[in-house]
Amino acid sequence: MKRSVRILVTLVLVAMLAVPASASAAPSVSVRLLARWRVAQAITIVNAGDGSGRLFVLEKSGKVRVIKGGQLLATPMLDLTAKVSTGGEQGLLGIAFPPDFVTKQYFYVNYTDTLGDTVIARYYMSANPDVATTVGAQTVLKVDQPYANHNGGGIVFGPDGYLYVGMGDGGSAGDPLGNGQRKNVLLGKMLRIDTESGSATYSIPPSNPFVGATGYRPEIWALGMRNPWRFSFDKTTGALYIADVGQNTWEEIDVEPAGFGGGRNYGWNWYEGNHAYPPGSTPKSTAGLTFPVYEYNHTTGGDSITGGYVYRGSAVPGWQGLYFFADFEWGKIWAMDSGNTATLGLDSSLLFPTFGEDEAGELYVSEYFDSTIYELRDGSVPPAVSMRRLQGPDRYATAIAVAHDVFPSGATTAVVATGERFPDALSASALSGAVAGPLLLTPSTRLEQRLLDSLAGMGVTDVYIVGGTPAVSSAVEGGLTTAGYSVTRIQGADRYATAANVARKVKDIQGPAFSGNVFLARGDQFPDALAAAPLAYAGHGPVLLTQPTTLPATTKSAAAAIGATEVTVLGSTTAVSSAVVSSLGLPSTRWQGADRYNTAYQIAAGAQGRGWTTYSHIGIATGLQYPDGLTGATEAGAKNGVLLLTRPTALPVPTRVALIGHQTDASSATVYGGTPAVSADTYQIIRWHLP
Ligand SMILES: [Ca+2]
Ligand SMILES: [Ca+2]
Repeated sequence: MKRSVRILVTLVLVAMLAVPASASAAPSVSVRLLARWRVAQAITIVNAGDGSGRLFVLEKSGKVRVIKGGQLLATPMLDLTAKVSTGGEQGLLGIAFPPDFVTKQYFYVNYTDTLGDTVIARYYMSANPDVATTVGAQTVLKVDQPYANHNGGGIVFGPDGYLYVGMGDGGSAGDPLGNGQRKNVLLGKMLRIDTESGSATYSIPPSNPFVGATGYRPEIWALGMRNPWRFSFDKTTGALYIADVGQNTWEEIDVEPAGFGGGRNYGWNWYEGNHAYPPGSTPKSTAGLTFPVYEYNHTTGGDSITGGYVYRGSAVPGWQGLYFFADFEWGKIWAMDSGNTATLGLDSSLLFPTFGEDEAGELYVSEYFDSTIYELRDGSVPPAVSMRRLQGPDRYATAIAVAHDVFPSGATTAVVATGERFPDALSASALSGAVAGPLLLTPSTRLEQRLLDSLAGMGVTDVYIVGGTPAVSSAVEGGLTTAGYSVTRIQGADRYATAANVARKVKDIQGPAFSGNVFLARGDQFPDALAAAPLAYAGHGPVLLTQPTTLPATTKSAAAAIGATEVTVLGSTTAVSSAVVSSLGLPSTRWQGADRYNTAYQIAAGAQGRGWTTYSHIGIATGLQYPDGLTGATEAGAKNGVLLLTRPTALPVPTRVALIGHQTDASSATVYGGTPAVSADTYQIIRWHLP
């Protein structure tokens, strides 16, 4: 990991066009992701090899979290936040469980302390198998850090039972202190120490390559590292894979065969990858240096390598033996075969600071910015949940696309509302459901040919217009009449009265089937009510509107006239005050969240609790504009599904939580609207939240 700079995707694409096709036969690898857990800035994901099936996840800020039985435990195993510095590349960076952890009941962590220095410490488990204690903790190794960055941080037990430690060159840029090549310092090295010999700290394995060599620290396993950001051993062969982050030009992978005796010099800061450093300098002698098995540059590949694992799982047989690695800043994941040919398996906008491996050998990757842990899945296998986008070039075309999708064999009656303002269309969803007809949108003053074509194509004979003439002009109404449609306008003096009259009409149509419930939402803003539109469509109650602190008389009288027996209030007391609810005089339930996205999630949860809906279908629309969601709600409602909301270019946390929590319930999902409403990138991330 180097820095959180996002590279423009367009720049990446342009750069990739310049890459010549590889001459050798590359493995065919396609990776897709499945969001599994949310952990704040997960920086390390390991298993203990203890047969428990648990994953241990480090939050960069200092907590060890436990995933047990597929569930993230609420209580951290260890909280070192008070001991850890967290700027930039600092934090709780590594954790390792010794062989026979089951018996030993202690483990090791690597963190930068409050002074920024590297500390490797031994911590003991408590009587609770998922919780450690700070009692008796021992500092095993401490290394002064001259700069805040390049702290390495990985600690891994090798097949030999010794603890391998990845130490960065100490930091700054270009290794100004020359630590990579200094034999008497621990910075810029791979170390190997024996922590299991009974010493409170460690001892030197007698077979270490520089034991007894003049001028060398005996802990050194390999020299010439810049910042080994993740190394791992192939659990089948024992080979050691080290990803060393480059300076300004080259990222590299170094591989040591199983059983190798150590002592290599990987070249930094004389070489960056295979290239003399600094660029343009006279190359130093290559004698005694070992060069990477693979490198990529900052023009075509990425800016900061994140080492991963050799896949030894069983879920994807074709991945057997491939080494997975990523670029932190470019959102790429590659797989490298035994011939050191790497294939791009994923190209995304995500930030990947670390991989993880479970006891079964399946792989995970952490997304740093959005604090999500994803499982790697085979992208060549179709996902279980079918997902699509329903859209047109604009809101009117999107409404038409949804209408034809929901009513493939046509409909007798259609509901038409303005696409320019949304309170009328909001209440219209209940009417659309009641008449079993599509909800279409029109510009306020212009009857469009595509609307006429759509109505004709579906065989519609009757049209309800919702709203007064400011919303849908007389000209539009007249045009529909002239075209031969039987037109009925439902309107009131204002949006509240219009919604009230729509509710009366819905009750008229439903008769005894009326559920007795009415939804109540504020009428001056609409996101809260939006997510309830599928429920209104599905017949669980019309939507009445109110001012936040004053209940309009027309709303109250409509609730009484239709015989409402309960009210479901949408949004917080800021949206609909307690006084408004009281004055309606009905038993009430309030579904609310901290924002529109969370309110949508709570509406879905509440409706699920009532047995009104399931997550078998998940509709998703932008929460910033409403036409797509309103018309999309007819599809979600027709499928008894939920409607969740997103920002156009970012998937909000409550929506992520909803998707992860219900991903196994889903069989289909639809995003409503085009890329201005839900960007291609956001669509992809939603896709990765569904199996
Ligand atoms: Ca440092
Ligand atoms: Ca190197």
